[in-house]
Amino acid sequence: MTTGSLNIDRARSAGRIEHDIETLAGPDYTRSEEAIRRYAYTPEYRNTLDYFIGELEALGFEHYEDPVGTLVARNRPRGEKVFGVGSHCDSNRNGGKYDGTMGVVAALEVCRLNEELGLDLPLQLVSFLEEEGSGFGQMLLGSRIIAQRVTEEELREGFRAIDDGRSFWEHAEEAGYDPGRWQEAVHTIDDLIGWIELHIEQARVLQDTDKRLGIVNAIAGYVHADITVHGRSDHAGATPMGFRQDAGLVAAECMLELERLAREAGRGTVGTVGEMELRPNLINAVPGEAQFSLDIRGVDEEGFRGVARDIAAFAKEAAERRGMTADYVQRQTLSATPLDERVVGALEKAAEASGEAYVAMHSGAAHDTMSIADRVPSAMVFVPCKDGISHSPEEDADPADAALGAEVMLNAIRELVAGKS
Ligand code: HGY
Ligand code: MN
Ligand code: MN
Repeated sequence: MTTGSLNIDRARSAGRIEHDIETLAGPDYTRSEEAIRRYAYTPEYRNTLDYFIGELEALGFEHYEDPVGTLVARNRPRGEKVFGVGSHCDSNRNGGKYDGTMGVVAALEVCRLNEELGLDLPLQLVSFLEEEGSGFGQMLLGSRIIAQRVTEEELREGFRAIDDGRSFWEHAEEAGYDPGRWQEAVHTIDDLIGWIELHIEQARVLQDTDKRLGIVNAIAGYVHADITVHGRSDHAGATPMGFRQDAGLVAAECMLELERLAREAGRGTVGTVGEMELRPNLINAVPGEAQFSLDIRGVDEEGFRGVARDIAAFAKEAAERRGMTADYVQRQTLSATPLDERVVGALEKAAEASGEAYVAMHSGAAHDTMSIADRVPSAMVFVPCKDGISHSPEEDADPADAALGAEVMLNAIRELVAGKS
């Protein structure tokens, strides 16, 4: 242990973290029994925010929600400088107990430890709205609103609820928020002198290299888009093969081409078709339309953007070769995000002091930290998840690793607040 860094009672913190996680995996906090499923403006999501609010009020934090529902809780009056901790507590539609939620719980534990140990660090906990996009198909929506990386037109019209097709704006108003003031959300981060988000790794580097901690120094950028192929729907039995305009075949060619392009780009570039819809989606009808999503990511900006450009061109050509057309519509994009060297350094120093194995690494998954890192010195802490499984109810992680993460966060924040790092 180096002088000055604190050892916490990790077992006690792990017990509290486990209790929080298991409580939030209960029926009041998920819309599904098969997986954790909670997203903006649902009763289960409201219950989850209220759980955190109850715990933070017990610590004497004041709290509010920004004009669209991001939760903010502070132990200093607004206007005073504070250090930010948090993540998101909404889930993927096929979510696990730990993605996002473990980060907000670890941030809550940092707030508890700060109180118990009488450190009096100035802290602000943030739980960002709609990180997963499970409500409106838009990832990192709450933090992009804070970063003003959306337009009012998108909020009023473009962003539609997956469940009922109504606008984000309408749902926000119905939930009692004031989307007309969405631009004021930028003030959520005004007072932050730094930001740390803890998250499960969602891959298996830490597990396979026997590390308990990852100190994240960069986050992959991404392009989210949709391609729609327009062919002709015909009778599957009566239409000879040479007479068809089968949109499904173009979609199939694009999936294989995306894999080839991503592998060719290298440097960790990845490409995924996760959503696919064939219309009219009937066993005995040639698909006249095929719509599929693109998730293309990488830390090499030119690499992943080149793949997005090339797959859009390929889809057009592949469709034209078969007498069809294809449209490419981008949903959203964020650039690869380098994180703050000083915050990374303080985390590495604290990880060193913890005596536990750690590694500096990139994040392939997107995180809300990307939305604020250009304005707030930020970094992330990863903890292992079993076999890298995530966006699945099989997701599993160890509260003891999150307790270690909370200790490392606390020590790094002490150094950074004291200006020592
Ligand atoms: O998909 C992501 O990167 C994040 O987990 N929503
Ligand atoms: Mn997440
Ligand atoms: Mn996720």
